Amino acid sequence: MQKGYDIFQETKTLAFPTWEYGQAKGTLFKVEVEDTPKFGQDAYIELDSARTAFLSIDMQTDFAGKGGYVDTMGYDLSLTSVAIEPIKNVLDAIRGTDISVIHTREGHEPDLSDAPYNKVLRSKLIGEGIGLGESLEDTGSQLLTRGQKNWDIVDELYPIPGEVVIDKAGKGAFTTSNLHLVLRNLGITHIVVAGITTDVCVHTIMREANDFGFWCILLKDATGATDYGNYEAAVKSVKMQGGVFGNVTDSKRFIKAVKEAGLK
Ligand code: C5J
Repeated sequence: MQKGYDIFQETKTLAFPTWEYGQAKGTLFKVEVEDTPKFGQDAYIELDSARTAFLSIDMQTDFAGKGGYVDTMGYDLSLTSVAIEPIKNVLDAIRGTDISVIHTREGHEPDLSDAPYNKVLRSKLIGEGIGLGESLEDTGSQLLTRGQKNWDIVDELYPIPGEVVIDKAGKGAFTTSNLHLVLRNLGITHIVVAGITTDVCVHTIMREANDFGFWCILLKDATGATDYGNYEAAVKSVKMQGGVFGNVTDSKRFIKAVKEAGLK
């Protein structure tokens, strides 16, 4: 621990701790992160490309497109769909490198056997009678239901062969999917996080991952919430206490670091 502390004092870098995790398996590269360890102070985090995963959370029509769950609840879709373009840019930069790409989808079985009663009832109330598993009149599609078009990932970000897709039945992923197992099997230590919504699934998964010792780096322009104030608060709260849930940067700084490292 002292070594990591001393390196940070000298270089302002949260160095990849080879003395704890072993030698790098890929290329070590540094990404600039903001407000670390205090607000107003910039620093760097060092990642091992082969032990880094890019996690794109719930970029589904249900959360970012017309006729989906968020649309049915009456929220402004531009607040969540804003994440599509930055995520596309990141995917373009990392596909073909040794950084792993993982997508998640939130959704339930058509018979709702994996959906808790409280979640279903609340969704019906906010949806004015149309809740999880129920069909919209115009599209006939069931909300947040596996197999439906609106439940799937938006076309712009659709996974390509070799990328992992995790189906989860909750806001988090560590207890309602096999994400933890997949991260462990891939040997991941650092997770670059993007997706929607910042204050709900993104935060829940970051908090879970952080508790299990994964270093999380949130791309703040590659995420969005159904309420802008919640988005701002969610990004800020990651940075409290020296990075209580991880670190924050943006897609441009991450892409710059990937390109400078010459990963492909
Ligand atoms: C929500 C999510 N907001 N993916 N889900 O219900 O954040």
